[in-house]
Amino acid sequence: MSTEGSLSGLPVVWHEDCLRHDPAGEVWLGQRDAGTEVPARATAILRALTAAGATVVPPQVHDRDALLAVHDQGLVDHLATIWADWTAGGYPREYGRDRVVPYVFPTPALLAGMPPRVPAATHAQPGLYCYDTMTLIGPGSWEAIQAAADCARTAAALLIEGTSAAYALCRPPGHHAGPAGYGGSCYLNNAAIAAQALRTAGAGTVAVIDIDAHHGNGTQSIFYNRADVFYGSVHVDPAAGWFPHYLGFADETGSGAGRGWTRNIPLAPGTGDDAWLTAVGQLCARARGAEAVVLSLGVDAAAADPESPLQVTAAAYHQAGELVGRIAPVAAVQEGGYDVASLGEYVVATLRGVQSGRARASA
Ligand code: SP5
Ligand code: ZN
Repeated sequence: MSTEGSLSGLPVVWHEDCLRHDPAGEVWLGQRDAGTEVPARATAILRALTAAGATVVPPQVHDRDALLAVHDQGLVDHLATIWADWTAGGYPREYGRDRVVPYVFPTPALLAGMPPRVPAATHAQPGLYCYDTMTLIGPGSWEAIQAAADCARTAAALLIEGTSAAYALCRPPGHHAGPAGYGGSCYLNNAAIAAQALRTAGAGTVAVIDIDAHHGNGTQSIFYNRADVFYGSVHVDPAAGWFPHYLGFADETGSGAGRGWTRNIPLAPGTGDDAWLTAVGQLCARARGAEAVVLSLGVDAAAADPESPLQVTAAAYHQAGELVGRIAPVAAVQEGGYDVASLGEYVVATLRGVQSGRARASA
């Protein structure tokens, strides 16, 4: 496996506030389970990156404009205030509800064509923005959400300054968060914030390559009708029963001006290295010509991952990184990955691949 070599020179953007988000589980089919998006994920990745020689740098703090470039004000305000409202409303103390979780969803089934109003009851408000029961909010969540967005935005800033590759150790992850909604353990879309920052700084076109095991429905929806940001994703087939269930099908290819600027490659459960790498190669071929790449780096396609049935090795992640690195400068943004024992190895392998691809591209 050609994953040798030090990561020296690769900036890892990281802030300790990313550990303050403690969803304390996830409500699945009506019961709270332990949950898989835990702080230990980030510490495991950080430890592996440091051991591999990466340089840890702090994020710059950005203002709300970087968030509002891809998200609605209502979503950002909700995330910023709901925990304070929840505690002020006595939900933890009086009702034993120690985390924010939605219970009524204003889907078309409820509204039947009527516009949603902002509900008066605090406990009815999360359903306006949160589309599942798996994405809880607690005391430090907003600080972590902001820090993760700052890390992604800073990785983009490093590219703008001429750095060839940078990695943002974002937690919580982001690719399931859309313009006005959150879910799938994601709150704000870190990768989209980075991609938009690159565009705003003058990159002609940007490619988001999403190799998380799940479809990045949020990123797709943010850029779906745009012809300046390509979104390409390889993921376990939602038609085979996998999250996000409703999106990520091959016939979703963009709309309006964005027609042809979205590409989904769903794979059957059990798919291993060869078919997965072929798909990554197809996304990279389509992305050629982009002036910058945002790599949505979920490592939950790993064989040992408990949240996905794909069977991809660290060696294949290294090769994927190399393919992506050949396209253009890369801002890699951490998405999912839940096998704490192997997460670090996979992230290091991918980033070594990115560095090797960058070296070949500029050779
Ligand atoms: C960023 C990311 O990888 N998000 C993926 C979220 C997928 N969660 C779907 C969970 C489906 C149910 N899993 C069973 C776990 C029971 N606790
Ligand atoms: Zn995932």
